[in-house]
Amino acid sequence: MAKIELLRAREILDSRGNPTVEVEISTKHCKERAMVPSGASTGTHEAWELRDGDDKRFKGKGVLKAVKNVNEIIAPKLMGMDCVNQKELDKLMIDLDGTENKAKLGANAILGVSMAVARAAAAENELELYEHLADLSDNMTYVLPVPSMNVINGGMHAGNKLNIQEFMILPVGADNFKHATQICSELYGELKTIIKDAYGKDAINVGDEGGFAPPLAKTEDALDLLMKAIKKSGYENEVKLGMDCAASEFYKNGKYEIDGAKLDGIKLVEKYTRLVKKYPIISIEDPFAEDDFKNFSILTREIGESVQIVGDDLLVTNVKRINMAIREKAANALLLKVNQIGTVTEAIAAAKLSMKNKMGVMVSHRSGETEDSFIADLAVGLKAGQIKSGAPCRSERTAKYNRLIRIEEELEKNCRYAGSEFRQPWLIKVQKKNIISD
Ligand code: 2PG
Ligand code: MG
Repeated sequence: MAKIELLRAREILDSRGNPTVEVEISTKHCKERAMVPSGASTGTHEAWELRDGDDKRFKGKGVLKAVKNVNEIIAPKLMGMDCVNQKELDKLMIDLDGTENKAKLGANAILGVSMAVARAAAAENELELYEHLADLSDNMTYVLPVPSMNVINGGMHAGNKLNIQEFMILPVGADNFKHATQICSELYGELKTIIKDAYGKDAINVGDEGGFAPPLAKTEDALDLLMKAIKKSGYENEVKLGMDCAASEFYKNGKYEIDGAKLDGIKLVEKYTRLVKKYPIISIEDPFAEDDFKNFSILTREIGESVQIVGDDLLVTNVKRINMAIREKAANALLLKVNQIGTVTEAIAAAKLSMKNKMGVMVSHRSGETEDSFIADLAVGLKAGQIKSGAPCRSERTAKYNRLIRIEEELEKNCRYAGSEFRQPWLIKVQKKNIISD
């Protein structure tokens, strides 16, 4: 039995300079920690991120209440329990909270503990975190994900006029993960030069996720810039494009305000359909507002055969919302964010439900991140086949990619790079250590 001997939280800073929760855990044999990320374009159906609010500290963004909840409510209950029982411990915290969205203790408090528990259990079992997460997910195999690197930022993540929040490159033609990072980094460098030449030095400052935020106003301007960079880098065959529209942010009074126009859902379906014909776009996240299941379904019906329609604010990593989307055929992929739901167990359940229903799974960072690389291990352990962790720039983003480079090296030939099959990672058969899977 690996008893939890110490569990305590503290307030640290995230990549935007805002407070977030860090949890430390000790057993007889290990001392581990986990840090909680935080979003900017958060969905209203997400689990509750507890902030101090009325406090003068950090303009109300402090997390001392969440820290206190870990130290004074959660820790006394979990102390002395076996850290390898992830499901049991997560359930205990869910029950202790007792609300639908973890509003009482805070999803940030609960998640910090849940992630720290997973790390401690991995250490106690003498496993790497991804191996332990694969065990928790009943996976016998590993898959290295295709990264979706966000290289042009707009929306809530940047100070320009672009409505679309993220323009991403997906190196689906790379040979392996390391090669994927090389492609993205080279392309990112080309993009930097192009932007600098066209808009001057001020335009190469980067947004929250490390992507550039040039003074562009229209979606097609950003896509044209990307196409130019892809051509210049010589990676036309290897790289496809993805977008996170985060459309809830430009949905106002029943219309989508994008690129200077006010569109209804059908007109926006037509716009996306035109864009995927003109550009090599293979993934579109949150093309409509978070409760607009109807237009999500129409778009999935229209272009879902060849394009991944990803639900982020729509699904919020919540099995109830995923089941709604399955019923309505509203999306064919899940964006998986652990802090949207608040425990490792529930995040794994969301991924498994999606995979069982032939949906893709893209494991995702938040725009407010830390140096914690938990999601890199999660992507491999889950066999998600996809990860998005921002640009190949800013250490809180590259921490995840660098961790994946190390994992790939460790697994060497005993793993598979999802590559062009990324839309159907559930079909990929790989080896786990020396065990050959079916
Ligand atoms: C998103 C995320 C991450 P945020 O919308 O997918 O890129 O942004 O964390 O601000 O919700
Ligand atoms: Mg999103």
